[in-house]
Amino acid sequence: MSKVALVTGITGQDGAYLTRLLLGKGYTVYGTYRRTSSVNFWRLEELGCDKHPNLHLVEYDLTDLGTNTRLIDKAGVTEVYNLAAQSFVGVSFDQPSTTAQITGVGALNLLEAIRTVNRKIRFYQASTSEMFGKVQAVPQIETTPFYPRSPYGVAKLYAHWITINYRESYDIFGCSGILFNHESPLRGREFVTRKITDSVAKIVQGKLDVLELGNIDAKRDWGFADEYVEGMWRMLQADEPDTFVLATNRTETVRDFVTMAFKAVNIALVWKGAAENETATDAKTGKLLVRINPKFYRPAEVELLIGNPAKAKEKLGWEPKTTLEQLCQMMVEADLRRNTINASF
Ligand code: NDP
Ligand code: GDR
Repeated sequence: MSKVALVTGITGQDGAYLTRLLLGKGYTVYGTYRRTSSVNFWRLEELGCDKHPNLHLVEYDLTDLGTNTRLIDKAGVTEVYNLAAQSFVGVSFDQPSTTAQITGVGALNLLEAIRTVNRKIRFYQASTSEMFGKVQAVPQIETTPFYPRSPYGVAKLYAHWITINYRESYDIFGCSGILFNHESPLRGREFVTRKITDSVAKIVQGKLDVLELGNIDAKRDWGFADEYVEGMWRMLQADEPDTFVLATNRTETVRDFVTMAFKAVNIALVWKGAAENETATDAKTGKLLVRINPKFYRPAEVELLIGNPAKAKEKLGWEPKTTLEQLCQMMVEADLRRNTINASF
């Protein structure tokens, strides 16, 4: 029997990579997007799957329970991947209620729809390392205590636990993937890695003078998004529903990523100063290239994330392959290309 997947948040980074993976495996994919005045499918276009005959794009809002039920009922869905979210941590401090509705209650709406329509439908919840928040132990694993530090992290924690609750209460095959940061050339420009690689490309091409950042001491475990969506799929093919960490088990500071991105275009940086006064200049010319702007600081910060994906390796045969250096190079090269052709993404 052919498999039918519903992917919420198909206009996002992971939605695009997952759609390509599922179409390649012969799935029919229903991908949801929000009605806005300027819907943008550039990621699907970039991966060459926007016109695939087995891809159906459907208008949808995660916060509307009725829409969820009708969609799942009509499409004959066998697997649901809930990727839709207000996913920017910084914005969640300014829009905490909206974030709770979309990122938290949105998952409940989908689970309720599954409970009502067909409990055999398998469900993937896009959980996050942000749930670990304030460091309780390192490296973080599935059993590490949670301590979220943002309205986004708190909302995701609700979605995580409601997935487990529906698994235990109604025997729904609900999996929660606790994914650490994963990046790619398709990453949104508001997230720090893409902001950095895009800015490096613009600086090289004379379109930007200085890159401004917030807390560059924050440490993240960054992997390649294309590999992480494979892990999501594997979770739904397992014999039992479960919770898995996907991560690389390596952590670096934002500062390290900046140094790496400039190195990718043969610019060595000299870092000076501390906290709000820290700067980086070009080692050859002395030109100022990076400075701190406190407007990018968050009210509460997650200082250190590093995940151990041993359980995913053992039970799903999943492990990351791309190094951070390779990922960074790939992103810088993509942004150099895009900025050359003046693309709007
Ligand atoms: P993106 O921000 O790129 O994509 C989020 C998607 O959600 C977009 O398609 C967006 O649509 C959609 N969306 C937002 N609000 C709604 C709504 N009310 N109804 C329907 N759709 C909505 O995120 P990523 O692809 O990077 O991440 C995918 C998921 O994984 C997210 O849930 C994120 O929180 C989670 N996650 C991501 C990690 C990462 O490092 N990338 C790590 C751990 C978890 P629109 O284009 O209209 O805004
Ligand atoms: P994060 O990613 O909050 O980890 O959430 P982001 O790239 O936004 O921030 C990473 C770290 O960099 C620091 N930082 C800056 N961040 C941004 N965006 N812009 C800046 O100018 C800047 N300067 C410093 C941040 O303070 C932070 O410490 C991402 C999202 O994809 C979530 O949806 C996902 O759940 C988690 O990763 C895992």
